[in-house]
Formats: sequence, structure tokens, C-alpha cells
Amino acid sequence: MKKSLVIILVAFICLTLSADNRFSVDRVKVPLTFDDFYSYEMVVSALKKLNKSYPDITKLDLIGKSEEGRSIYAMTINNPKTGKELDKPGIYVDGNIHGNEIQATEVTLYLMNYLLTNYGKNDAVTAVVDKKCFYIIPIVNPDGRFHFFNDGNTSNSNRGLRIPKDDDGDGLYDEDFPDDLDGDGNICMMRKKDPNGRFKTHPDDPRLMKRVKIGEKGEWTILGLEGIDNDGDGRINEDSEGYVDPNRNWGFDWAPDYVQRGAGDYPFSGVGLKAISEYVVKRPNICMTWMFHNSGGMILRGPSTKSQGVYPQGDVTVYDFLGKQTERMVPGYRYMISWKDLYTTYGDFGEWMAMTQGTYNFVGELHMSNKETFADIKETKKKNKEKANDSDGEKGGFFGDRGVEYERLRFDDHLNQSESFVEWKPFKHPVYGDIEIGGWSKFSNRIPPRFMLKDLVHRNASAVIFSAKQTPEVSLKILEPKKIGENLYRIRTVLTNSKAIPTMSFNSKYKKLYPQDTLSVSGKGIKVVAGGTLLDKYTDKVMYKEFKPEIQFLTIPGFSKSEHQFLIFGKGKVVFKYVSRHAGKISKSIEIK
Ligand SMILES: [Ca+2]
Ligand SMILES: [Ca+2]
Ligand SMILES: [Ca+2]
Ligand SMILES: [Ca+2]
Ligand SMILES: [Zn+2]
Repeated sequence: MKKSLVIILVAFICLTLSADNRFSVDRVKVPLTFDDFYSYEMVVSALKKLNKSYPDITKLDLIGKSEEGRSIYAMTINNPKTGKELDKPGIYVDGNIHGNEIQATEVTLYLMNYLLTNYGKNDAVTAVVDKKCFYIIPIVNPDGRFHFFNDGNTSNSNRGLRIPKDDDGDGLYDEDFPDDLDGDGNICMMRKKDPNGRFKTHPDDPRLMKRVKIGEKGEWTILGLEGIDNDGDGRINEDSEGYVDPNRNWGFDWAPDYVQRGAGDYPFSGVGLKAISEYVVKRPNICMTWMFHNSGGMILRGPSTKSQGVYPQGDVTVYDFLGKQTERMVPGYRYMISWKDLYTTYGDFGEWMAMTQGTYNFVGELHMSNKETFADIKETKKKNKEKANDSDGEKGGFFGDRGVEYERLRFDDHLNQSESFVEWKPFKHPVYGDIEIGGWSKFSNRIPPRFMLKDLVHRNASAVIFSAKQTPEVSLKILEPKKIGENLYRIRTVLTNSKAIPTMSFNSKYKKLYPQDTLSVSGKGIKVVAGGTLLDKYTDKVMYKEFKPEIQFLTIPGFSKSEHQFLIFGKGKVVFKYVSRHAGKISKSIEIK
């Protein structure tokens, strides 16, 4: 009797524990919830469930494998009843190219979930899903996400690809990862009691330390990030995964490792990246790209290097229009040019997309960690600087300047129930002896507290939807034919693009990346005698094309039109066909008698 009761109790506790497991796949249900982060396995499960729940308008493709053999998935959202994928403007969205930048994936999942659950209910969502085609890769770097959740990390570690690389040049490859000594999943700080240490416990908060003044007695020595010297070379955690940076390994404007850290041995040495590039190349309808990262609250556009020069003015106008609207949708984020306002990057994905695929691109750098404090960071830093110049200086607190850390802790205590800070705990280190381990968890800093996630994913997914709505929408109007001679007609056409994004980027057009849009005229009983761009319809000024007037090449800028004039000899049906890589196809005909 007693024994069976114990068994029941144990079973009950086990069940309760597994039900409580934060990253259990069982927690994934459609509609998805955005009150916590999804592990790699949870994301895969979410994708399969979304696909199963919305089979008519989604397609889930396994597009490649990572270095460690994890699957890379792409979700297509397209309504086949309103047209083929390639006949609609494509919007490419990805996230988590850097392994530690996990909320990027949540934005892509939210976007899918939002579009799918609102389809048929909300008119604006229904229209955007019916008119456009979304290609979404939630996890570019699945090994990165997997190890971020499963191994000990800081919010900054585990960014790269799992391509072994000898970072410290000692002949050993990836031999000294950070060590999660206390096994809580975080790489925190190590400190040791030391009367000659340079730090003492902060009087305002015992979790903080402050630098001792000259003549003052010390209490702590900070030993750096949690770890041991795995290979006995005197350095701790000096050679972890890679470092091959998945956002420096793309085959455009690539530069070797001595110029660009993380470049890898050659472009596309990352097998997953190569698979993604092949996936993208097969979808020439992609005209807008969003890539999500996680630091600083920025909306970045290219160029990535100064040597790329400046983008043509026509493209800058488009970027400014979209970028400035996005700034308003995600308050606090700044719209910036990556090389100029941030730093130079070679071989990054965005520039590869712009220069080889001709898309408009934004990097969304999600979350501003200063929002994790109660204080204005700039003001606090300024005050601390001023104070540091006084004799009773406050500068030199733990983890940067004390004021900000103090406010961060208050914020974490009051709004996040101290979830992001790991309390200092004693630990017996094999080399340092009795130490303490504690500090910020990996789910902090670049990663927002869970309660802020919903707002972040909604605003950023809305920015994607806004730019998706601005992909080209072209209409073709054939004006009334005018008889100008025996069996000879003058026909004018007007192609109008009612959205901000041109049917071809100016850069692609100037660099002749691929053929422009075409407007062709055909018919059994007719012959196109002349045809060209109508420059002025009032004075009948036309720039006639010398050869093959029945095919006109053109690009329609945003919020703009392109007019043509044809002189047609004959009788019968005249078919006008517009074909664009980014704006689909239109076919219309009229009769001349
Ligand atoms: Ca090494
Ligand atoms: Ca070492
Ligand atoms: Ca080493
Ligand atoms: Ca390495
Ligand atoms: Zn990043």
C-alpha cells in the first residue's frame, strides 16, 4: 500500500516536471504563443503543425542540412488559387543566422502565424497573402540555435557555424569551449574572495561589486567567464565553435579571414548557407528581403562596404520610404546604412542578395538592451563619467558602469522577477579552488525578457508586412486605338506600378543583372510597324525602338508608370503581354478592324 503510493507520487511528480519543462516540444500548439522562446526542436514542430493546419496556403520544404546534419526548413506562404509562386512578388524572410540571436526566429514564426491565423478573417492580411508569396527560413543556423539552448552560453556566445577552426593557432581545433561548471545552462562570471582583490561588494546591492579606492581593503578578484583551461595552454575558453561567421561567408564581395574575421576558408564553405543560396536562386521573384539579427534596435540597409560606392538615388528613395516607415512602427529603432553608420562587413548575406539577386534588403537588429533598464543609459553614462572625475568616483562597477547595472537589476527584479540574473553561488574550481559563479543569464542583454517578446515580434513582423505590401503591383491599360491610315492603328499602353518598390531595382538595371521587364505585342493578322516609349503624350514625342518593335524592355519605378506607343498594321486580335521577374505577368488583348 505504502509502496504503490510512493510510485504514484513519483509518477505524478515526473509528469508535473515534464509538463513544466520550458522547452518541451509538447508545448507547441497552433496558434503559436509568443510568451517564451522556442528551442530548435520546438521550431521544427511548430513549422510542421502550421503546415498541417494550413495545407492549402503553406508548403514546408527541407532545403538542406547543417554541418551537424540538422534540417534547415523553409516555409512558403502562397495561395495557389490566386496564382503561381513565381508569378507573384516574393518576400524572403530569415532569422537566427547567428546562433545566439534567437528571437529573430520568433519574429519569423510570428509572421507566419499571424498571416495564417488572420487569413480569411482580416481583409488586409487576406489581400497580402493572396497577392504575394512569402519564403520564410526561421533558422538559418540550426546548429547554432540547438547549442545555444542546450549548452552553456552567454548571450553573446555560440554565433558561428560548426566548421572546426583553430582560432588560437595551437594546432588543436575547437578544443576549449566555455565550460558550464555548475550546469545551469549559462556561462556566467567567476569571482574569488581575495583581501587583495580590486573589487568590493557594492553597498547598494550585494550582487554588484565596485572597484576599491587606493588604500581601501579589497574583497573580490574577478576571474572572468565561467570555464576551465581545457587544453592546459594557460587560456580559458579561447577556441570554441568555428569561428566561421555565417554572415561573412557569402559569395559576393567576400574577403579572407585576415581582412574579415569569420570569413571561412572560401565563400559558401558553410553547407547550409550554400543550400539556402541555391534555394534563393531558384526563386527569382524574390524582390524584398528581411534578415533578423538581435542587437541594438536598428534597421540596416547596404552597402556593407564603402568600396561598393553609393546605391543609385532611385534605390535610396525606396529604402528611405520603407526605412522611415519602419522606424515609426518600431519606436526607438534607427534606420541606418550598415558600413557608414555601423561597420564594414565583407561577404554578408544582404549584399549578396542585393548584388546577385537584385532584391531590396533590410537587416532588422531586434531589441535595444537599454530598454532593460529603468535609467536613460546615455544620461547615466554621462553622469558616471562626471562623477568619475570627482574624488568620490562611482566608476568601475561590475560589468561596465555601475549606474546602468544597478538599474538593470532593479528592472529585472521588478518586471522580470529576477529571472535574468543568476545569483552568486559557491563552487569548487579545479584550479582556483573556492570561487563563486553568478551574473547575467544567457537569456538577457541581447535577448529580451519574455514579457517583452510579444510586442517585439508583432512590431517587426508588421514592418515585414508593410514592405511586402509595397512590392510592385502593376496594371496594364490599353487605350482606345486611333486609326491613322488604311489598316494602320496607333495604340498606346499604360503600365502603372501602384506600390513603392520598382519592378526592378535601379542597381540591377544599371548593372544589367538580368533582363528588364518586357511588353510584347503579337497577333495573327497584325504586324508591329513601330513601337517605343511614349515620352510626351501631348506632343506625341516617342522614342521608337530600332529593332524588334514588338518587344519593349522597361522598368516601372515605384508609384509610377511607363507608357508606350505602337503603330500596328493589319486586322484582328492584338495581344499585349507584360512579363516581369518581380511583378508577375499580365496579358490583355483588343480587336482592330
Ligand atoms: Ca586551437
Ligand atoms: Ca585553453
Ligand atoms: Ca588552445
Ligand atoms: Ca574554433
Ligand atoms: Zn547577427
